[in-house]
Amino acid sequence: PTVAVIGLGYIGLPTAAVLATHAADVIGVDVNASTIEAVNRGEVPFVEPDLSVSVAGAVSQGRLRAQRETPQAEVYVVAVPTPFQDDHTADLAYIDAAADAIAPQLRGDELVILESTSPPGATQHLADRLLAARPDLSLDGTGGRPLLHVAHCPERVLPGRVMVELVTNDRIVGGLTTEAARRAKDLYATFCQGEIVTTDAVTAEMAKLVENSYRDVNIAFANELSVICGKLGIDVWELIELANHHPRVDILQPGPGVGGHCIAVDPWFIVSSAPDEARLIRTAREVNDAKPGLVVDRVVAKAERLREPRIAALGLAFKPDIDDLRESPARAIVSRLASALPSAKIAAVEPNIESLPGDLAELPNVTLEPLEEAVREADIVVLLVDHTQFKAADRRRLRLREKVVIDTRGVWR
Ligand code: SAJ
Repeated sequence: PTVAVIGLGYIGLPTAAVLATHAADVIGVDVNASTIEAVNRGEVPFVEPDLSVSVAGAVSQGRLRAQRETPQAEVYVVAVPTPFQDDHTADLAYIDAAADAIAPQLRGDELVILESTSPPGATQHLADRLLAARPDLSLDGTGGRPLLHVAHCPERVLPGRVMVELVTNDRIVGGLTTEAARRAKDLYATFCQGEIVTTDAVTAEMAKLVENSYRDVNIAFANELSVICGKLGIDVWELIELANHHPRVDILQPGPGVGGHCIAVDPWFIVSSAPDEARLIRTAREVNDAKPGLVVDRVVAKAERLREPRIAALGLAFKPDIDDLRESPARAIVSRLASALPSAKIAAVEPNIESLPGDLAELPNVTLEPLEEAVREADIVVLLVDHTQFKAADRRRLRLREKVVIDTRGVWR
């Protein structure tokens, strides 16, 4: 089939590449001209292991191309952002824009799959918008009108392992109708080796949110333990290692907070759908969101004793070995340190980027430096991301013993 993938971001582009490699002629659609040009050159505008090979191959074989306009296609995969707004609800504007672009192209019998992480009801919302523009179509054939098949198939791939997990993870496919779910299942079966489980759309939407909330709640438990241990003078990493010897205990790792566009966001979609009921989920978010502030307080307490403190902040990404700075606690910590300590010089180290993002570049006391330079000059070293480079670093050569070290990830214990 011809598949149009709307949105060539962290999820859309890998999905487009995998579909193009396995089963389909794929047209990627994006609003960003530089993304379109990069893809058409066979290049990937962000870091994700093995993705470039896949995109380059699909483009050179003529199975994948990118353009701005939404084309006619048999299948539409919508993988646009659903940004999180100040009131903790999702902004569905990009879904609406995708629907408005798809609607005029429909001839009947198309399958439209929403992959974007969505609050409960978003798939129905997408269908309603398509049908409002195209009252000549229907979901169930009433009045003899041609069918439109709409399903939700949340992506659940882990950044950094996207190309592996796209193929090996189980998939949940939720259809607004049974037929829509069946057709979506057939499409994913062309490349997905995991089990593909069908359900209704709202259960599929909720499943995705619940998976990420489960992880958020468990990370919050680890983060709360780290704060308790800080107070009691206990090494939290040793404690967790010991507790995890129990056959039914598997505590996650504390850190400087929870980042990324998913785990730090999705639980709020549940909270905003059921504010009075989602008490634990809300508290977990609050515990994790409080963590960056606690790290800032610890660094400030050390730095205040120095006249012109030099701080090396190791890592800006939201997790190890990726270049993704979205919702990153490390980035927020650096930014907050820069304003809390105007006389400090902060050398940020992020091996996966070439220049500081706009908000940090604007700060006069923050620079991007290689690891050795940053640490050599530093009074205080705060480790924020467990990048391989930092874990592998020769601690003696970095003379860490001579510095104040605040290791939020427990890699240099
Ligand atoms: N983190 C900790 N301690 C841990 C594990 C993670 O502090 O023990 C932090 C990380 O440093 C990071 C954040 O949590 O800041 C999230 O990282 P992650 O690796 O747990 O997850 P993401 O955001 O990269 O991807 C998650 C995954 N969801 C689950 O594992 C349930 C992925 O499968 C989803 O596809 C993705 O969200 C998504 O797109 O929803």
